[in-house]
Amino acid sequence: MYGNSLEKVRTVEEDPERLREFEERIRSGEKIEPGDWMPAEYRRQLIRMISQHAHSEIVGMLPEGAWITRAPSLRRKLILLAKVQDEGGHGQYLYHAAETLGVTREEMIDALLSGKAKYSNVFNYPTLNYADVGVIGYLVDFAAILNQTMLARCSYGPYARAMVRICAEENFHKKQGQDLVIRMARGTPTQKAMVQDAINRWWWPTLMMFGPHDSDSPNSEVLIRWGIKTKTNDELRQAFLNQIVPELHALGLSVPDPDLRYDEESGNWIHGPIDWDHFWRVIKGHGPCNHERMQARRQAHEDGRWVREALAAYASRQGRNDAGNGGEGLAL
Ligand code: BYC
Repeated sequence: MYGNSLEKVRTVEEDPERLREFEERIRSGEKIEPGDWMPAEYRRQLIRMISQHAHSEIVGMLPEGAWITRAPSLRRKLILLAKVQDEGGHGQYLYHAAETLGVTREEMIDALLSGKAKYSNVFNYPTLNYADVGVIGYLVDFAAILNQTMLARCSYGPYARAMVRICAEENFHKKQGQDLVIRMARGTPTQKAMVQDAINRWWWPTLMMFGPHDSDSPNSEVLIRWGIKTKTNDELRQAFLNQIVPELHALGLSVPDPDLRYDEESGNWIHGPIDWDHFWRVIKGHGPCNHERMQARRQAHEDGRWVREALAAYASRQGRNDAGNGGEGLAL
């Protein structure tokens, strides 16, 4: 996906002794930092995951961002503005974290815009009304927090540190969503029906967000071995179900799964079959809003062209002036 940068790292020979030391550092809980030796596959997996995570944050601004101009009150508008802005910030931290591994911002953006890079399945669905804002905050952000709390303990220092900050902000995102869902659930029958409808539409995409079942997850084994993931897709999905199902039931809301049941023995809520064919279609670009999301990102990239060109022109002038000054001082 990020050919040029990765070619460079693949030329470094894998040395069994170095690999043993590297794995020992991970076992003892040390963080791996950008200048440290790391296997090429560790670097490749991190670039894949962190850049896809960054893309998810940026594309994830779109479904809720569409409601900023139609928020039902000033308070809700301020909350939503802050949330969507936070997601943009998360994308920036994550692109920076990926850059420490040798990939460039341009390569990552090209991979997104050309459709080579993935981003979270969950952002390929429409937001039909304001209840969707509450349900995204409550369900999607909660799912993201569980996943990201696990990643905050990952072995790569820059990713782990970015996650600590992101999780603190995501907690606010979940709270605002939960607050809106609670209010609507306790509101008029129409409001309650709206929020139930939104849960029905977002439920399955949110369960899919954790990724395929462990038996069908090709990346998990190496990610767990090297401490990038510290929990599996199914473990996180189970933690989500066990917490969210009783909370929704307590609000008089239901989950659109006729096979959902509580297993007394394990203490787990068990979900019915997930439509994985649908999931694979969505992440390969054929979901309800993939085209619209990519169009919006391409347009935003095009609209920002003049800023990038102005910055490049300024930097090259600055470079010439610095050279003229013997590299010292600021040219005015
Ligand atoms: N969506 O081997 P697997 C947010 C792909 S945004 C799309 O299990 P892995 C927010 C996977 O990439 C936060 N693709 O993969 C923002 C792989 O394909 P490739 C989003 C998915 O990496 C705005 C293939 O399926 N969070 O919070 O071990 C508003 C096989 O899967 C998905 C992150 O990005 C998916 N859901 O595990 C509100 C977290 N799942 O790449 C909220 C960071 C799987 O081999 N990422 N695929 O071609 C992760 O933790 C892991 O990458 C995943 C998947 C758990 C998602």
